Amino acid sequence: MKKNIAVVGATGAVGAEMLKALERRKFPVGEVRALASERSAETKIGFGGAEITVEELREDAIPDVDIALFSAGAAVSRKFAPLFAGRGCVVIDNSSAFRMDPRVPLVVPEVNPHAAKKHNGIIANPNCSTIQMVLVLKPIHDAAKIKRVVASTYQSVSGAGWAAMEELTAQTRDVLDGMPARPRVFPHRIAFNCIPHIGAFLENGYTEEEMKMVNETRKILEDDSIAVTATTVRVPVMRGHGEAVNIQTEKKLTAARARELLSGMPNLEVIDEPAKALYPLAVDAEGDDATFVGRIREDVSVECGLDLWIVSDNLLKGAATNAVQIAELLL
Ligand code: 25A
Ligand code: L14
Repeated sequence: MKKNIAVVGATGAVGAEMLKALERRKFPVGEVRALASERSAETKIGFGGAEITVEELREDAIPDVDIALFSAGAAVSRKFAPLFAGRGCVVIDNSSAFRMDPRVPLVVPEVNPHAAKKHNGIIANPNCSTIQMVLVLKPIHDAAKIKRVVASTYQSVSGAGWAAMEELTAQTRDVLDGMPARPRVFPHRIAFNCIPHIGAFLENGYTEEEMKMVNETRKILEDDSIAVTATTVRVPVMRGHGEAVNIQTEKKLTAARARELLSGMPNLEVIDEPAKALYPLAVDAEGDDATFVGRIREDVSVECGLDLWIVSDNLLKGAATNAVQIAELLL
């Protein structure tokens, strides 16, 4: 059964990948509508061998579609997602607007597909760093019950959109040419640098991005007893988000057993041959729908602990691919 689809934020870094993911995964699309701000209205986007014209998103012109994929920021989602849902459409929202709303499912299809059934017209797509982490945590939690997670992220610039990707390229060139690097999107120079600041700072000293990882992980794994802490860092990488994750469990898991459990997880690939210098790399993950895990080892500092390294393409599994997979659950 074909579905009519709207992509809201279609000209953004994530929106463009949503359209490509619908094509690549052969989603049974009927009509496809591309919406963005007034600035992008009338722009042409290729889809399925044809061209679609970007329309301005307006309250008085909500399109009649079955599924709407939103990626135009939390403010747009707050205003427009209820208007789409009110017309009987299911909204899959990539923003942070509704993720922690108890009436809204927060879904990673390999982890909690059942949650998607209980929606009231809106399903939230989790934060990128959370998605790739819970893919790894899920089989470990099921086998050995996770008590605590300590995550440090190495996040690519794509998370901040096109302008940020252009900023990394331009600044790298400027610095090599001996010119000053002018920050616009990021609070500091990103070329040849790392910035421990993603999202706004909160009263508890954490950033928004760090608290998303804390709160969303518990909601998706449906277990508020899991202690999570995170430090999120922007690195001069284009699309692949990396994460060093330490996991403490109730039951002891050997590294070999963990590797076996992770190998059984769909859309998660274990690359873990240190003797051959084989482990997940950001540049290898780019353009791939899968998530990659390696450097799996037993933590020498505690009885029941594991350390590992996770990489995924932020714009794909971290955003567009996961959203389209949620749409597939609705078929
Ligand atoms: O939930 P949050 O925390 O609020 O974050 C959500 C936002 O973060 C990004 C994504 O931004 C999303 O909007 N994001 C979320 N998860 C992400 C992830 N995992 C993620 N990014 C990466 N990885 P984005 O930049 O990818 O997309 C923004 C899209 O939203 C459209 N939009 C903005 N305001 C809108 C709106 N659509 C409707 N109504 C509104 N009021 C936006 O469309 C874009 O599609 P656009 O029309 O603004 O066009 C963007 C194109 O225009 C160019 N451009 C950008 N800024 C300027 C500009 N041109 C001139 N001047 C500018 N100032 C760009 O070239 C772009 O192609
Ligand atoms: O909450 O800037 O989905 O890397 C994803 C991109 C938060 C910011 C989200 C980034 C956004 C993040």
